[in-house]
Amino acid sequence: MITLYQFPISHYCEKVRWVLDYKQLDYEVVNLLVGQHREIILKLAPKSAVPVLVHDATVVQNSSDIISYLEATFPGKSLAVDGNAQESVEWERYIDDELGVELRCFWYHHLLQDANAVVPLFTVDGPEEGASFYKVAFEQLQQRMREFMTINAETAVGAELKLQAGIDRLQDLHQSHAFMMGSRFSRLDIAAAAILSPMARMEMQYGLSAAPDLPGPLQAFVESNRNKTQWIRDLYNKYR
Ligand SMILES: N[C@@H](CCC(=O)N[C@@H](CS)C(=O)NCC(=O)O)C(=O)O
Repeated sequence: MITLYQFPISHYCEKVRWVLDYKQLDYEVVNLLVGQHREIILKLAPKSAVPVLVHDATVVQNSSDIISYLEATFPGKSLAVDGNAQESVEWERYIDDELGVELRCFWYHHLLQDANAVVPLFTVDGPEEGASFYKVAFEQLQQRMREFMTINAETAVGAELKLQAGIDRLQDLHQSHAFMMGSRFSRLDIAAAAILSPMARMEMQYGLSAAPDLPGPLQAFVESNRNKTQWIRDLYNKYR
């Protein structure tokens, strides 16, 4: 039995869901509330972050480690990268640790300013007590999240610039290549498209059942990059 502990909103969780779905594995999800998750996750794994995958007696944390585990355990519908292993590891690290983190900083800086924008994202498909939990806890929680992830007006400006540079870099690559590396669809394509899925609003179709409006600055950023992120929508339409 496979269980994925997750936040529906998290782009790292979307990356793992895509792999599980692509491999046509049966799994159940446990949706956690941001803020209530720590107690549950720390009983399972060393850090408090989701995604965490539990497969029978095995617990795996960290999206790229989960994908390596799934590739080794369920080799059907392989997502192996066609090309140099070191280069592939470097791409995945860049996507997870830089692009994913910059996008989250920029997104949350704007989302956390408006409980009405973010609480629906935190509660959709989640435990019933979500709305009442955030009514009481949101203000303190958003401050803690900002501290924990160093999210403020200044870091958000830097994050937007780095995110833009990453979008430009990946768009350049996709102008001449269908895939991140080599000649076939791989885990790197899932990593890049899932981590940037908020740019294409594709996670709304797959991870979440509702698509609330984005705050103005995020909507403007998404719109101004519409053409540059077409490759993400193409990968979703073909492989998701
Ligand atoms: N490198 C990790 C990043 C996971 C991550 O940052 N998860 C965030 C959600 S987007 C999280 O759970 N944050 C809450 C926490 O760390 O307690 C991965 O790829 O799984």
